[in-house]
Amino acid sequence: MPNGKPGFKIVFAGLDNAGKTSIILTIDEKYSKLRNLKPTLGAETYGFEILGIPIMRWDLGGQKNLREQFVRDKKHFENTDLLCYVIDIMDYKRFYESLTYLFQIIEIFESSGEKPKIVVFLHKVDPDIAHEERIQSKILEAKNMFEGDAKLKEYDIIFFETSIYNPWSLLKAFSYGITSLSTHKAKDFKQELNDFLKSTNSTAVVILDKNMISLGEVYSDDLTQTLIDKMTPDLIRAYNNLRGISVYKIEKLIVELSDQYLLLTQMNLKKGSFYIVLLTNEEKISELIKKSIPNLSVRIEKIIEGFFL
Ligand SMILES: Nc1nc2c(ncn2[C@@H]2O[C@H](COP(=O)(O)OP(=O)(O)O)[C@@H](O)[C@H]2O)c(=O)[nH]1
Ligand SMILES: [Mg+2]
Repeated sequence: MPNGKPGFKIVFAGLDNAGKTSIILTIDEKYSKLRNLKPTLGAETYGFEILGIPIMRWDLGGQKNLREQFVRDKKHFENTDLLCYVIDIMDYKRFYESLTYLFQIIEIFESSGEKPKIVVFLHKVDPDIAHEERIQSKILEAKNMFEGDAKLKEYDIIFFETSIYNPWSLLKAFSYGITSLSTHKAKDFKQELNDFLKSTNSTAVVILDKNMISLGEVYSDDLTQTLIDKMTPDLIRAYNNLRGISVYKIEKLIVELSDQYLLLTQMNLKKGSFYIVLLTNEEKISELIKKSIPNLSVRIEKIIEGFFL
């Protein structure tokens, strides 16, 4: 494990009502618990696991008095590997207050010589209103305010537009944060996947773990990325639904898209079972599955084994 630690610590912070607890529950598919959500009074912890490595998520209540307390005694922020900072895009009157809190947190990290990765969730960008001008302008306003700041520039913070009504948007942001904890192996992974695309006449590939956390992904361009983004969650849902009907013995799902194929299948590696989503021009898709995918499995086995080492 990194620095001999038993696992990773991920802190979810932001103002009260930003949506932190909802994000964690949605990632965990605990939808029924969303119904009677009350403000988090203090700090709650939620376990998670990735590639067999325990991850503790800290959900820090965002009320003013709690923020002041967390900033004062600092201990909740100690040994943070990843900060998921949540900003409610509808709460634009408090963007500045939110920025101030993020500063205070960063100051704590700096005072203890830590430099965790930071992912910002521009949250409540619900699918039905995401395209609206008023929402887009708020997103821009928040980004400008946070990106324009000299201190935050040092942290190459990445922004994701998220909503609990689009769980995939949360998984994308969370996956990005998780894989950023593995900079070295993540690069090897990209290289391996790029080689795979070239050798199989394909244009995009994504490897996801059982919780739909993306561990590696490469795209030939923005269009293939958009396509994969739009299709992957429904493809995985359909695949799992079909697998629930045992008589069918489904091992792969193939969607024909004019001159390309979108393929979903699973690879069984030592660390567990992984989804592979592939967009390919290769017509002999059965051959590709029989030959190239086992080959890929062998090659990424090592990368996955040492993903967080
Ligand atoms: N429209 C919308 N509301 C959300 C979203 N996420 C959370 N909420 C709502 O925001 C409120 C605060 O959520 P909560 O998770 O308790 O925020 P926290 O204080 O940051 O933990 C609740 O009423 C949620 O239903 C979202 O993506 N879209
Ligand atoms: Mg909460």
